[in-house]
Amino acid sequence: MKRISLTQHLIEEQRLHNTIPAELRLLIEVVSRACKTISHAVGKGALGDVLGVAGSENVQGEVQKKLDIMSNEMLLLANEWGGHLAAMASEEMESFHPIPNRYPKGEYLLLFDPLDGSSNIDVNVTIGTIFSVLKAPEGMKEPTEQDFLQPGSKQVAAGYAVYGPQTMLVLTTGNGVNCFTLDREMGSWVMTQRDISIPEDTAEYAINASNARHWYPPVSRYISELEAGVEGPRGKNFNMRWIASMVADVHRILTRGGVFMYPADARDPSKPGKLRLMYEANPMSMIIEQAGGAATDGSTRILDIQPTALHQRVPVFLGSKNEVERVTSYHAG
Ligand code: AHM
Ligand code: MG
Repeated sequence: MKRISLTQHLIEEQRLHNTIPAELRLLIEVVSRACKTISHAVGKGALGDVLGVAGSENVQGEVQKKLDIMSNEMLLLANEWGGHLAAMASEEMESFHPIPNRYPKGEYLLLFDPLDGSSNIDVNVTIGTIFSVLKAPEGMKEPTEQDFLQPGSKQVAAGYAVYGPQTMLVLTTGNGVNCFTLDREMGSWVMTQRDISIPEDTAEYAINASNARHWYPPVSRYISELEAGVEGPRGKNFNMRWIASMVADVHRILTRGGVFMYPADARDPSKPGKLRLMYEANPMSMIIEQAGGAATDGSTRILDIQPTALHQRVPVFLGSKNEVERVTSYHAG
């Protein structure tokens, strides 16, 4: 296979489709470079003294791991000075981070979950970084939280890096989904999958089944039908996988199909699900749709949801189209 680097791909995309102006290319290159740094730190583990808790909590009241904080810092520092951004927001910061006055400001807004799947850090299981890129509203002078609150359909780019046996970068700029593998010797991202497409049908699903007793009836019905296998109403056997890293679960679905669910449940109505709309569900939904899959909150297309807060949660059903449509239809009425 001819080696196509990330830079070459971005330049060719701009020539062909005019979707990646120079500032956006810089942004994607800077984010992907920061992901290399994070990958390096992740790979060092105990040798780099990066495991364990940091002794603080984020805005969700979750304990922050050292790597959560380090990855957040790496992304902030990498992206501050280039002149391509107006502001950034992160799962690990309560309010958004404006670009300091000593640097020029650009027209993009960057949101990220710096280290997704934090519970897997200390057990050497796959984790990742998720990011979403929006354009700042026309005529914006000083950024406010309101400027970030755009539906996911407005994203100009979305991606994730997955730190597993290989480090990979999966990227969309609204014209399909491509995957790059980090060549560790060369330090470069090399395209290894082009125009990824998710099978419409699947026999694999992902959900944290320990929450079953809290599920609402549509989810209970759907899962019990899958569990019933070939003897049940679906007439086929389904297999289950749950990695507890959304990045890893989504990456499997992108590779061989499947349906991923983190539903709202009866525990605490003020917390609909666990995942966050702006920097988890939206970028993943854009990637999934760009690969021919579907993503809903049980009734609405996730990319159509009008956000009301930076850290809002959302129920998530995404992956192979026919299964997402089915579980969504069970929610109707
Ligand atoms: P995080 O951003 O704090 O890591 O939480 C999000 C993660 C997702 O990656 C994953 O799908 C989910 O939480 C796992 O939840 P659970 O602990 O219920 O298995
Ligand atoms: Mg996360």
